[in-house]
Amino acid sequence: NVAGSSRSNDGDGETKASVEEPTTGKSKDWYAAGARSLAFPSISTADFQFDHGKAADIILETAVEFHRKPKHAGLRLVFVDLSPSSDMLSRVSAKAAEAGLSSLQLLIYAGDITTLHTTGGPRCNFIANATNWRLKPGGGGVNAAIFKAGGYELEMATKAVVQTVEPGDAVAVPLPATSPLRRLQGVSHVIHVLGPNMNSQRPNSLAGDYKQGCDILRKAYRTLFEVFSSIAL
Ligand code: AR6
Repeated sequence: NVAGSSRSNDGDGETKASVEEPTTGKSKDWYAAGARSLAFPSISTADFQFDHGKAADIILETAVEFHRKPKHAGLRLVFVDLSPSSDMLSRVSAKAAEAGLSSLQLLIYAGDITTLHTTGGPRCNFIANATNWRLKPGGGGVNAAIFKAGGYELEMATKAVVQTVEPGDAVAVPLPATSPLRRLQGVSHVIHVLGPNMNSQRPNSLAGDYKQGCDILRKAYRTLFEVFSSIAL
């Protein structure tokens, strides 16, 4: 039996990542859950053209590894993709059931990662961004959506923390109170992650080298989850 309820009254995580909330009628537990939840997209599987089956295996492997640590009881990973018919959502969903992960440990959710709060989705104070090596806004996909939703504030806050990232790296950026992503969605941190690139039209393509690609994707998820845990705990 896992997660969630045993920590719901300790208030600790809640204070650390707390934000001003509008009155929505949501319970205190629901807000506390946000301070323990990371929403993340499928890194590298769209524009970067990483194999879906291999990526789903790595998501499960790293999520199981994360939840093997007793200190992570109460932390929730929320895997998000836009469409209910997403191939990655169904692959990860099937594998999560096989691995015996509960939805408190790994929730699989169809929706826009930039509007989880306002569309009645799971409360997540942390969201991950599958970015590019220069952390440039735009470029399509989830990176464009998150930089757009975060506004100029996210761009400036990112520049203040980091200029470039290596494949496999993850860097947390605290959002200023004025960022729309924080004001409207309650997001306290965006964690930028750079995955391996298999697309020859993009910088640093691995050109089908899945030995290296899988190592980098594994490192990307491990680092992302560790960064989340280090801030949330
Ligand atoms: N909410 C949730 N998931 C989304 C959203 C959203 N708003 N938008 C896209 N996805 P991609 P990559 C899903 O291509 O493959 C960028 O231009 C999408 O369905 O965004 O890591 C960067 O600047 C897919 O499952 O990221 C890089 O140059 C997942 O997010 C490059 O693309 C990742 O798709 C990174 O490529």
